[in-house]
Amino acid sequence: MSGKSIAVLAAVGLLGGVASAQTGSLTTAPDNNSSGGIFMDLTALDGALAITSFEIPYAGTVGTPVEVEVWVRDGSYEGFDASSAGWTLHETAFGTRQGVGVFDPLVLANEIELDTNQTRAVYLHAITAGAGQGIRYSGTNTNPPQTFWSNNDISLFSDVSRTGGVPFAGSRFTPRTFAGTINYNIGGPTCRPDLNGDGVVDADDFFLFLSLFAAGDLRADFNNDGVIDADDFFIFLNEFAQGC
Ligand SMILES: [Ca+2]
Ligand SMILES: [Ca+2]
Repeated sequence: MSGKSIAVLAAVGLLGGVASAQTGSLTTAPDNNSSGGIFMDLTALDGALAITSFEIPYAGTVGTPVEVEVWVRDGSYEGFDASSAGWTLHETAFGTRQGVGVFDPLVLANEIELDTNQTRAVYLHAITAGAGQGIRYSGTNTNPPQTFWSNNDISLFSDVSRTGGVPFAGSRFTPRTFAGTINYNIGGPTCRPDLNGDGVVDADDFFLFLSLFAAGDLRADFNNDGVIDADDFFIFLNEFAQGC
């Protein structure tokens, strides 16, 4: 696209108040081994990104809920996969086991932000009662996986897994790679209070929230706990007041 067309599009966007969110995704390998947790390095290649969700295959009983600890560390995980020192427990997120070969969405309540050219390590580990109920991954000793993946927006390096239900514990296996999909916003984090996605936080969004809230629509579930209640109302009010 020429500079002139970009300028015209930008002008149209400003006049119209339209700022459509751009999203992207990166999918790696199918799962063929399990289970526990997986480490990965994510690097934003062409502008800031915000990771919004992962899609993950799990071992264990299909249809059962699964809790996943999402750990984040600035820089690479390489040399830092044996303890939580230097890592932050970003959040605990929730998914459902869908069986071998099926990716289930793990939606983050708090997006993981990457500045341009920044690398951050992410470690996903399913907290489970026992072995064989965790995150599946890709690669075996006799069939080593591809460990580097990228598109125009993001690169991913992943070559270490840990088994069992306790993060940073269990047996360490390498090379093993993240099996699944990473979904992200291009340009930075989602502007959550801009509910109608028009690029502006204003009264329209406020009234839209009220109607979603009254209708029990999950878009009003601002703390992602599956229940729409006063907590969501106050979180929305707070984010609405802050704007984007
Ligand atoms: Ca809006
Ligand atoms: Ca809620």
